[in-house]
Amino acid sequence: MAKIVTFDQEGAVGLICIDNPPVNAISHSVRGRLVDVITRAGKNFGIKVLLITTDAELFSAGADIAEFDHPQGEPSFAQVQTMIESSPIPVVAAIRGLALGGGLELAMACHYRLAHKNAKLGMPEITLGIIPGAGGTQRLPRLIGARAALNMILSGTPISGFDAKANGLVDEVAEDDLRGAALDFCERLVREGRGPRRTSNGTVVDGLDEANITSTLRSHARALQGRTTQHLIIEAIQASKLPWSQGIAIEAGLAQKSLASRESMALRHLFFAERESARLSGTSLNAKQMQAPRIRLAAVIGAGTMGCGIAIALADAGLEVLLNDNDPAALIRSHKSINLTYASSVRRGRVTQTVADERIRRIRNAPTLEELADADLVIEAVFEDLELKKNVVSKLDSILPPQRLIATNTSTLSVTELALATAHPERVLGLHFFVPANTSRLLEIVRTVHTSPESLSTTFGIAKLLRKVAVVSGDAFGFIGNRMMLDGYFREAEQLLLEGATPTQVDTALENFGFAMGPQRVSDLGGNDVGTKARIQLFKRDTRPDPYFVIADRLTEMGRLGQKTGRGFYRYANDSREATQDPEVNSIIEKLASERGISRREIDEQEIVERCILSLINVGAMVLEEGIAARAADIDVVWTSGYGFPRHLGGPMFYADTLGLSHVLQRIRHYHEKLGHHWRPAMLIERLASASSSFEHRDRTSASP
Ligand code: T1G
Repeated sequence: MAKIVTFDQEGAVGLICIDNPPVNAISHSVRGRLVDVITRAGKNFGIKVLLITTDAELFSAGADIAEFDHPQGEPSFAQVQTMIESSPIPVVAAIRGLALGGGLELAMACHYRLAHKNAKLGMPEITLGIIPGAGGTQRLPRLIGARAALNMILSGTPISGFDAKANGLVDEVAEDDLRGAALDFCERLVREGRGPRRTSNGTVVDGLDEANITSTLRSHARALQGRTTQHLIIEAIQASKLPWSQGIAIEAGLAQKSLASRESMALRHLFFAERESARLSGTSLNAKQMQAPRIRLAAVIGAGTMGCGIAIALADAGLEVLLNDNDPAALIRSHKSINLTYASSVRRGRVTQTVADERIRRIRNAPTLEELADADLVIEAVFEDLELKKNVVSKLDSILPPQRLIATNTSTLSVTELALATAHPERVLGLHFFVPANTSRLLEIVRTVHTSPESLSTTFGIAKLLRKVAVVSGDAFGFIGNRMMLDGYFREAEQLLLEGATPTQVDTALENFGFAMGPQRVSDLGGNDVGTKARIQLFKRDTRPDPYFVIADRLTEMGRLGQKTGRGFYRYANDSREATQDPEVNSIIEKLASERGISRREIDEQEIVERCILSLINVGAMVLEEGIAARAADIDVVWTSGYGFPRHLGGPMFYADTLGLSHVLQRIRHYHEKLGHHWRPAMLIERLASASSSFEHRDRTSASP
């Protein structure tokens, strides 16, 4: 207990150090200790100024999110901050690394703030579906203005120490020795007799009129699609114009409201689910605590779209990369697309030209497989053909020392069959990247029964190195994400088209539900032929009753591959990404439907959404009961970070729990009766519903009922 906040005296300065690993969360106990040490300092008249800081990497990641489901407990944030702000002697905060949410609010309750040059100051509460609830919506506008405060809180993205100095949030930026600079600053305060400077006494210099609000909301429109927290944030910041006591009371009420919202519960679920997915269930393996694997040189085989994206992701992570392809023309083309990708990153200000040049330099061609012998990791991303891939991994197996990792980027083939094509199946596993591989957050790690724990832990380390959200999947058709997409979500979307809905109706319904893009538009973006090829591989080892993607496969036959051919489910004029309806597609669908005696009818948005989402959930439950996914929460991470499922709904399995599994089961049974076998309810849903249980409960007890 004593260790989390320490107190020391340096001359006239009372030094308060927060030390609550791993992220200096301002938990209930930290607040208690802060009150203790500030009270004690108050009795020591030799102390003329208090300095709050830390020796840890970061100042504080904010309030303890794990405490949100319980009453805050005394002392509350407000009590600690009132104690700090009303202190008769000046209180200074010295910020190193991150100061986020309640951590920054604590610093704003102090009278003066210094930041290290590498500090990052932010209010990420909106990413958790809550508003800043410890004075942030009242003090930040007083320090930087209401408009800047609204923008900072709606974006949730931290700003640098220098930007914080420029907008008045901090008083000084320290080059290297933050502690030294802060102590100098404190002594200067004492020397100059400068007292406390209470932000709550300040006023907000600018206002928030409709035009500001509209333009600020517009600039965050994409991130805020389907969200509601922003409205509470605006209301709270508008209250900062009122006298302090009124504004802070309004903030407290709105903070409670946001905390109780479904949106916040969903986003908090994902916060912990993304950290939990880094733990290999049933083992002590936790990617977050793992040493980064000693990987210096990586190699990618196959210089197509995925291969180039993976090479860029590896170069962005600081690795030297060898790019191999048995087609010399493909290698030449690859560097054109790699240069184009970096050029657009420079144009968007994501990297500087120097950094881009450095990363491009690190991706070198290696025309022969033998040149990959020194690679610490090799990822094959060649054409999705089993025999071709078997040939590649068995050759690699003879070239690479046995402890080196061989990963396959297959999205539909059996990783086990590929592993067994080598003499060392324990070092072969799937690293399933998502388009675009260099920016998509998700990485499905596909393990086989042969995969060694060492290989698995190394891949976790690689995921961390690539800053990807890693989820472990068992080796079965489509792993977690594609299986649910093909056998559930997309399949039902096609069924609805055969029964009378148009591609626009289906896509609009799912986009209104919260997906960034509807299923038909996604299929056109990825290429309808990609899906067709995946199904050809599927049908080599399994069957699916007709109709199963008969529309997409017909479009592929007709060369309507999607955006890349200007026609797919939609028409795309002159290489644009603008999808326009194509009446020819409706007649193709009508013909396929009449060939199967499927009668067509008007279908409303509610039915479209319900059928697509429930089939996603149903197949998700099958993936869980088959042990392909270890946790329902892992499925939520896969779908929100790799397939565009709306984060503010928490993912398909969390969403199912909010609907209630009895209701979900009742609706699935309704469609089973109406639409047939592929709607048979997953046994897990039947078991959980009959036990009035939930996926969340299953994860927590992780014992099937
Ligand atoms: N509370 C509790 N635990 C936290 C935490 C927090 N605020 N932040 C991180 N952790 C845990 C996390 O679960 C993990 O645990 C470990 O720390 C390492 O985190 C009043 C109400 C700081 C950028 O939204 O964004 O203040 O899995 O794996 O990748 O208005 O954590 O190891 O057991 O993520 O280096 C606002 C949340 C809170 C910041 C570090 N603050 N944290 O990233 O490590 S709301 C936030 C992060 C608030 C006030 C309101 C990141 C990070 P475990 P990690 P990382």
